[in-house]
Amino acid sequence: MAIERTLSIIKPDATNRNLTGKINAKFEEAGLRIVAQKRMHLTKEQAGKFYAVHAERPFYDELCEFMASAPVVVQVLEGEGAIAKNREVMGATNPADAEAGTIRAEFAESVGENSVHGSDAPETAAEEIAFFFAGLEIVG
Ligand code: DAT
Ligand code: MG
Repeated sequence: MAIERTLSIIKPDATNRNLTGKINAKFEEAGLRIVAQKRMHLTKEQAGKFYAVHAERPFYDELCEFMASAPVVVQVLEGEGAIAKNREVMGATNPADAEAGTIRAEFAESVGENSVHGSDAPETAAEEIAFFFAGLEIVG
């Protein structure tokens, strides 16, 4: 398995509850390295652009409102098979279905307010990293 990079976001429900460090510890315990990280307060428009793939879904407006409701921490995680590994550490989208020990099982409040985002494939990881970071900001 190759060394990959993936885009992670610690979402407003988690920054509101001061969980950034606990979530980062989960990534590091899984062998993922945080090679870029910044705290931002997204506008609803920026959130909408990031989640454009979900524009037709019934929860899109609520999702964009939520993502712009408080600061987020955007990150690049690096490691062996980082894309799949991060999805594993995150747990299922709906915390009710997430395996014990995963971030969403431990911290997520609902399917909508589920603490973290992680890219789902190499193409989306590349696009999502470029959405937030310039090459020089990523220090492996
Ligand atoms: P994931 O974040 O696990 O990749 P996704 O890409 O299907 O999940 O959806 C993106 C986000 O949209 C998800 O993290 C939370 C929100 N969402 C998904 N399904 C939802 C639903 N049924 N109701 C409310 N929000 C939902
Ligand atoms: Mg997704």
